[in-house]
Amino acid sequence: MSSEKVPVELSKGVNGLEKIILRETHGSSAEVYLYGGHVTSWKNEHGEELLFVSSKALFKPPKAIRGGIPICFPQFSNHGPLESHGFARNKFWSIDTDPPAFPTNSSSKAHIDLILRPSEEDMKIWPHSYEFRLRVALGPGGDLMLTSRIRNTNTDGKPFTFTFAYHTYFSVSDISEVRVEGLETLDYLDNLQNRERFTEQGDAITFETELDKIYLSTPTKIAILDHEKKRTFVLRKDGLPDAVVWNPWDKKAKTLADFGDDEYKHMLCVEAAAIEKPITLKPGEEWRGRQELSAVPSSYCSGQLDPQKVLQGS
Ligand code: TA6
Repeated sequence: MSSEKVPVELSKGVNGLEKIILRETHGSSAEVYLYGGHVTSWKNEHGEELLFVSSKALFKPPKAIRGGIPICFPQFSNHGPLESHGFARNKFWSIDTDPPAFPTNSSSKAHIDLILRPSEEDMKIWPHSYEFRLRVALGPGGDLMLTSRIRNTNTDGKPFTFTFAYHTYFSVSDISEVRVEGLETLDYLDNLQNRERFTEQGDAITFETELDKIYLSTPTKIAILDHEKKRTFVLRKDGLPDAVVWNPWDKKAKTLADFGDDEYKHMLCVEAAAIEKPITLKPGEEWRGRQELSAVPSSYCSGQLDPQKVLQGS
């Protein structure tokens, strides 16, 4: 069997950090670093990269990798006492060689199961015992599926509470040509205005300045239309009621050391999340949060696309 056909390969990535390469038979692929349990690449069957990773990303623990899909756990952003976005994105995960049965009917061989458990040091920062299982899988059509299962394994009888996000950085041709559909008329918390609550207008979201909003109780499907690339990303989610939309634009970009000054033009974060209503687990309880991404060609010309079709089509 040629190495290109191996569905799961352990390899060395940037700075010698271990990564897993997933390959699906029709040619799509993904890469996952054990550092952060972090997906850093998702390519379609033509080898085109669909995720954004900054050219200045450091790949140097303990700094989180800028781009791809950082996992925010057990805290989203600075909504709590922990470091921003929690610690899961800057811990070394392990390969879970014997994961409990998976309830989804994902038959793809191109998948990997990772696990994160707290060390004694970690428990000084967040005094809870947990098992965080992450499955990353490529579907037969090249879809990228992430499923998180978080279990409270405290032996002291205590529940714990967390917030969560898949902080996905999509690669886009030109942010000014991008629109997001599926969040119209929803309430959101504006991170740029002390998280005040507002209601979104009826139009699709477009971008002409910094934007950092947490949309609340969103539908399970969100579409990101890249006009110039003629590509639509469809994000489907389960167990994750909220959705964050973020682009730093030029000024904020310049304050991020691991992000190029102009790179804001070529990325957009749309993040399946559970933020407004934190999740509480009693000992023995498990929570599941799933995100599925697909990238489909779209022949969008202004006025021709029926947004409902994008959102309702399978
Ligand atoms: O998800 C949006 C956000 O919380 C923004 O407020 C923003 O600053 C960003 O994430 C990046 O955070 P980071 O800690 O990775 O620099």
